[in-house]
Amino acid sequence: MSIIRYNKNPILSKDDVPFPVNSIFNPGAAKFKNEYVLVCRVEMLTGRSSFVLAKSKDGKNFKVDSKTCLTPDEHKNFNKYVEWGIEDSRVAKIGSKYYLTYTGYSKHMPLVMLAETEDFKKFNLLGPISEPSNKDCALFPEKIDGSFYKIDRPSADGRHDIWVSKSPDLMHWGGYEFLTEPAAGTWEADKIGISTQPVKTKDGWLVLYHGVRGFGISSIYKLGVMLLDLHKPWILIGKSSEPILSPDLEYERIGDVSNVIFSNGWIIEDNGEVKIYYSGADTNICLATTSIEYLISLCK
Ligand code: BMA
Repeated sequence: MSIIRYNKNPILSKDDVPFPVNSIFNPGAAKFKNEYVLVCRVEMLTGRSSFVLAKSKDGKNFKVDSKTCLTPDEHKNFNKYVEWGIEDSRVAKIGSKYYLTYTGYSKHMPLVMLAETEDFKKFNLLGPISEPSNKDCALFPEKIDGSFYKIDRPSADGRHDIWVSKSPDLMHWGGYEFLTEPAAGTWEADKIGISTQPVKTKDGWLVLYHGVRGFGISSIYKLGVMLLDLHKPWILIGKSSEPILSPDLEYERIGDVSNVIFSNGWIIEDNGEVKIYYSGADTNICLATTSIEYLISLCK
């Protein structure tokens, strides 16, 4: 098994959105009541992003809702942290609730926002769970030894490393631990960030991440995979030495931001099949499939 791109990619592009948008991309993904739900980022014509849901029975054919599900304006007290847009949600199911971690973008620069929902209709906005600059945050789907955990990517003085922290209540965070850093001289030389919500396997927490290498005026975004210790998730067991998905086809190479493969959502089926939702060139939504066993084998 390897990674197989769906032959009808892209599965969504701006023509599938029933209202005017510049682009639809970077969806978080969840299964809710036997449906696949994508929390898609729509960049409006203003250049600021909101979220809209797309739903599917089979994980391949999606219908985009007729209106947004969450906008910066709906953030009321938190509006000042999201007034330039909300971006790139990761969805974690913890107990019976779904939690969205997403980027709030404003003059203060990116930070991590948290919202919870039980039905994907009403979103309870819980506010920032980091200071800027920080993004690419995913929550672990269950407590580990009594604490909630998150992975995120603070940026300080030009560093773009991935960190893990813990919380008693998802709002107050501490116990910060460094997880991993860009690998000099490779496809992930300049920046890394977690892509998808971690998934528990018998070998460890499996998670996709993106790696970036800059070449003059352009940066190339590729996907990798890593495996983290089940009890101490700041311990990296191993990661793919090569990218698992790189921009290659036209819909990944050409768009608003060229040469980008970016993912922030996946679905793991009961039989171990993995559906990776990703975007090409910050312009569309695509699907690739693989298996849990294959991804784990790349980390060993
Ligand atoms: C990252 C984020 C993503 C985007 C990617 C590639 O920094 O802003 O939303 O997909 O860059 O442009």
